[in-house]
Amino acid sequence: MARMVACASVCLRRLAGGHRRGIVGFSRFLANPRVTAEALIEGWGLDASAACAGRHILAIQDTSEITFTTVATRRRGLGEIGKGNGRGVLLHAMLGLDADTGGILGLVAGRVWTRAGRVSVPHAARLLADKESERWLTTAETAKTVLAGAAMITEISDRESDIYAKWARVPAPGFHMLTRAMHDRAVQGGTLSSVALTPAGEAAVTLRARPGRLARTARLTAGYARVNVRRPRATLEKGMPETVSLTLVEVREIDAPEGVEPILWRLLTTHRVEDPAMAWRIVDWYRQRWHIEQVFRTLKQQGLHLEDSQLETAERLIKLTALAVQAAVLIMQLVQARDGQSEQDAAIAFSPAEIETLKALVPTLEGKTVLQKNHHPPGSLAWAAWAIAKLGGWDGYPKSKPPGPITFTHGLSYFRAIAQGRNLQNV
Ligand SMILES: [Mn+2]
Repeated sequence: MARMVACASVCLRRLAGGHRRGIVGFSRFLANPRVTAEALIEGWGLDASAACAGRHILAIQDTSEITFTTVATRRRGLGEIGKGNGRGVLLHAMLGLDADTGGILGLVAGRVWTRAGRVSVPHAARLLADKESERWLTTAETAKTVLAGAAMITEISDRESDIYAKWARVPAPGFHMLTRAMHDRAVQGGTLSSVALTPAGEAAVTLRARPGRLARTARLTAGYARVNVRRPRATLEKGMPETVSLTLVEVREIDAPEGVEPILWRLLTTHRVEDPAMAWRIVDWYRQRWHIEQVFRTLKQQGLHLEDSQLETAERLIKLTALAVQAAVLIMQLVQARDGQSEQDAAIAFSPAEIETLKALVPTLEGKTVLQKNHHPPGSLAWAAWAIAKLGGWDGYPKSKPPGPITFTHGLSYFRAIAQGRNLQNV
């Protein structure tokens, strides 16, 4: 995993630096039946588990589809994804964030799988335990164990996880949920859209760019209310209460630019909202979901290029994915370390020889002025991140746009070449 970070790649040949022994070693590791995907995923939570003590943790979960190229004569054991127009694996991951600082603590839990075939029983005729949507509840339950040391946990997920059984079964003392409503749910006295809200005022919020949306500053207005959400009539699940009591925080965009769909979010949460400040805090926490999307982007086209992997079997691709997602999170921690907030050591991502290379490199990357020096403690992750960002093309001025994962990915592959060249010279 450390090699994946330092090489910014999942290609075994590149991880091994072109050495046959290394390639064989990595291949055998992934082929070893004792190296199971389950065990690799169990390891995901170790960092977050150790770092969560006494903190309020935002536990953000989401699913991503990883597409691998196949042809009719060679499916690599991969099942269908999406609407059946591709093949690959599904990755469900939960990321732990410090609610107060926004610092990434690491992955918490999740799963990686490929579909065995098409399910013929209609969705509505199956119990939750027989549906893939069960993953939202299971992952949240695992978080309770992994993050047992946390002062408080807020589980955050998008509208796909607005499942009544989840609201009924998962919340617990110190374990909260925050999810966007899937549709205009029935509540006592009407539906979500008809609820009378307590106004929480307006705010200007910067929306980040994402596929299909340019970055923009939006004027948002919010309101909140306590609601009793009704149990769906058609549910097959047994023993669920008739209603669950939640807080609704509704956010609307005013004066949206022409041709842009104005924002309308109906957020449901187990948190109590007693004043406008808390309503906006809920909105802010929900917006942190961006981090899990960023993990997926770092894993795919904009970073590690996982989808280009040439491994032949589904089983190995699943294990590779389980490792690569951890590497993607580490790259994001490196990006965050650039701000100097993290206290992590460079050794979590770089070998001793690479740290020596970094030591030799830093003076050559520093400018003449104080502003252009690396002020972080040598050997810290922040210190390494400064150098990697510079190699990736960041100009180093505090006022400039901070380097993102793409700059870091470029910097890492450039660094890898330098470190290898330096090694050769030492030989
Ligand atoms: Mn999603």
